[in-house]
Amino acid sequence: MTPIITAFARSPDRGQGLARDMRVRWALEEVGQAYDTRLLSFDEMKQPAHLALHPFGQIPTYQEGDLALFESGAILLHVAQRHPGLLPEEANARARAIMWIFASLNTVEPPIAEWEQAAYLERDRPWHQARLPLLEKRIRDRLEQLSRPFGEADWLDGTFSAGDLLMVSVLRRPEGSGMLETFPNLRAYVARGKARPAYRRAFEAQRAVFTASQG
Ligand code: GTB
Repeated sequence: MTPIITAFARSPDRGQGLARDMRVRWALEEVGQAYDTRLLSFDEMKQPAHLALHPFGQIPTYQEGDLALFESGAILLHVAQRHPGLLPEEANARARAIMWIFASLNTVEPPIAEWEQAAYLERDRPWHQARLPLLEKRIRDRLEQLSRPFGEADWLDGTFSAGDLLMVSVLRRPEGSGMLETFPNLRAYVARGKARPAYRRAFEAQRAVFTASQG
């Protein structure tokens, strides 16, 4: 059964692959699972048909037969558990890879998402400029904490796993802001993730959606 995922019909990032369908596409490409995509407008995401799949009216969702999932982390974990290639076989290594999935989503992504939302939603507030250094410091602190033990490793825990897929997806978001660039080892880590053929295929697939929406 070919899974169906949802994505923005017109991503606000204009095809940069920053929306969270990108990580699901990447995971499916890594394990060699074909998928279909259902594109949604912002309006459609808030309609009952989509709310029945995703109570928060967001993308991505994942449908496979009678299984329907939302939350990119849960979708990734499902894909990684169902197919070989994204989680190690050895029990302790597998537990650590899952730990890195949670660390990416629960510890590293929140300050980055907060900073992004401030840029979208709070730019015209009188306190926006005063708040920015605080938001950026939270991100820099996390990057510093990640960078130090990471050292010159290729991946978080030996071989590439779903934990790396999520961490690279999260670290891509402040690319170009100067924050990631302060940590050459993390910048190289992100570049390593982006060089993977599965990443490239996923990136081109979501970019094609943006290109078609312009046409
Ligand atoms: N915790 C959920 C998950 O991991 O799946 C979060 C899902 C989520 O935030 N989805 C966003 C969404 O549907 C798209 S990815 N937003 C619409 C809404 O809430 O109404 C977040 C996102 C959006 C846009 C950019 N961008 O343009 O750069 C980057 C990231």
